[in-house]
Amino acid sequence: MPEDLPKGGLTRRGLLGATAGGAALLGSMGGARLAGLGGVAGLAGLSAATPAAAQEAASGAVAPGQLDEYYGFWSSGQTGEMRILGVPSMRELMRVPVFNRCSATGWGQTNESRRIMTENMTEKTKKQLAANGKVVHDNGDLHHVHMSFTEGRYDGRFLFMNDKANTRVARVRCDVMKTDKILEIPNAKAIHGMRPQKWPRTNYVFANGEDEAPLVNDGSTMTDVSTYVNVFTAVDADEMKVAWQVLVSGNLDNAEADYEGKYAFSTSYNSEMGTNAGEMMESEMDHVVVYNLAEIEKGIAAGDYQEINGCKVIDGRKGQNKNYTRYIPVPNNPHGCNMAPDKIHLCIAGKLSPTVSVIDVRKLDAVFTDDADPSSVIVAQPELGLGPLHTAYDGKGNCYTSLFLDSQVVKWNLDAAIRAYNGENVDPILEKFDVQYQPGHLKTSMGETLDADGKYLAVLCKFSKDRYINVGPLKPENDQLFDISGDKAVLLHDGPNFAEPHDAIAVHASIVNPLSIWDRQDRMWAETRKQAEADGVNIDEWTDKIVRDGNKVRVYMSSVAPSFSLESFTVKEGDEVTVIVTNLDEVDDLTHGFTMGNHGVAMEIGPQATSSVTFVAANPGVYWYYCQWFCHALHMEMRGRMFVEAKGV
Ligand code: CUK
Ligand code: CUA
Ligand code: CA
Repeated sequence: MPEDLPKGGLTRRGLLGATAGGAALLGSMGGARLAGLGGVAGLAGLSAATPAAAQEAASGAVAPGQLDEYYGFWSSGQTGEMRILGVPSMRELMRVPVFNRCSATGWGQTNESRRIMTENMTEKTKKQLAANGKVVHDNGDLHHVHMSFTEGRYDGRFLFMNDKANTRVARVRCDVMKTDKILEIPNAKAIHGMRPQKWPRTNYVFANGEDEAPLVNDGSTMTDVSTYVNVFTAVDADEMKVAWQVLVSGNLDNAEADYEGKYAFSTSYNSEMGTNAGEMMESEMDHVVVYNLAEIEKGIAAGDYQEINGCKVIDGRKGQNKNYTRYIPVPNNPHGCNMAPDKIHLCIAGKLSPTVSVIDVRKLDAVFTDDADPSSVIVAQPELGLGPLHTAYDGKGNCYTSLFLDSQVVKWNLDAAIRAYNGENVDPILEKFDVQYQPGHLKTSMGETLDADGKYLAVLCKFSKDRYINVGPLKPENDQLFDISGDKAVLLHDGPNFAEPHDAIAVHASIVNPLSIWDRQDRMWAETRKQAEADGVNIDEWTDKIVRDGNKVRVYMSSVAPSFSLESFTVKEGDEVTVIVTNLDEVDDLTHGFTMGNHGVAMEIGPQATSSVTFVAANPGVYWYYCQWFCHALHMEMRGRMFVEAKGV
């Protein structure tokens, strides 16, 4: 065993690349019983040396083995997970289960993940789930992924995301890329637009409730739409609890935060409070809601709120004559809401209007304090094309707006648009280019931060139609990547994506520094550790123990490639069995798994991680468990037996 090996510093590549040395090394890893297996040498060919040469940005080509310049964090819509892509290669690197179940990792099945999924659930939801014989929801609709900020810049701590389907906000830890909090938001319905506060740091995550419903939704009033409200929520981003809520007029679609920590914003396409599409399009104008954070905090401190379902709810509806909110009229059914990195301009995409309305946020103070006309904050309204949905920025004064109906992206100059609005004869449109097809969100590298660098533009298209060989009636979406560093956008990549990423961010790789090996003391399994201590088990050592507690049986075991510490264990028919596995391997990329055959039980156990899963052993007999993550030349042999004794034996 080389003495100079740093703790946790051994790479899988190094291990697999070693031959005789690798075998010797294995023997010393955590006391593996099956040490020194020659099989390692057989895998040596997999480890071609790979230089991590810096990639020529403009080419967009990232050669095999070379690393991307940006992490792309992609939403997945109704799949309910978050995805990590490399940009500019657009290679899909990882899927992080959030609101969904995951067969590979056991997310939604392990005790650790179920604790996270259920700990901040409302009583109503618990009742709903119980009525359906479930503990957690099976689905999510994850539209928006955003990173935490410090002073207007990504800080690499957390990613936040919404679930429109079940009214939730989740947080993913960037150190391990696992979900660590899921909060169901009471009172609101269908969390859609969601943004972290940018300045001074992400103290809040702002979350829009899209659907209208009675505030006390207990069936006492249902068809009387005058009782319907919409709720805006500020989530305490550190605690992942509701900080406060605001009742608003009209519904809420997309959200944004400013660069001064003064205001948050929501677009509303249903100021009409209609209940069908026709009614929702009736008015010429809808609005943007502006939230005055300091005034709301003051109102909460002064007790000007009602407490509903444990949340402090302030009334920010029109006609309250309070300084909590203002309503800026914009043309009908606006959608995207994007703050420019100049810290000044907020672009509201028109959707049904071919325009983008540009708000100068410096003018908002006067609207709150001097009752200035809310419309006075609009400083440009360029006509750009049909179906504008979202706007992205290059950090050089230019904007890219997706045109859903035109299947195009329009590049336009912000300053020129303002001058045109003031009567100058200047065309703000610089370029229009086709995308395939029907773009929704589009994102520039670092474009939602003060570090907007104008290098890449990802366009998330809702349809792929004829772009790929036919895979049946359900087609993939189509993501396209453009190099926007020059005068004209250059298409670098066109690739399918499964249902249905709405949004993405591209974060420079230098900001994100995940671990390769878990910290044994990680909070993910703190509860499991407590139970182990109570059971007299040290889960940090190569150990196994079976603890019976009535008809509950806890089976502790460790794994070191290629074996589990327990070759077999015995339980009784009808026992509730919890298997707790600790992976003692300290080698990066050496993930083990635990699958119990014919029991619907499988989980991932990363290097130095502990994970547990509970099931009922309903049928007597012999059942093999095995490691389902390829870990070693003798991975197939990494298995053992569960004996389930018939009742009364
Ligand atoms: S929304 Cu999907 S294209 Cu949910 Cu951000 Cu605009
Ligand atoms: Cu352990 Cu495969
Ligand atoms: Ca409308």
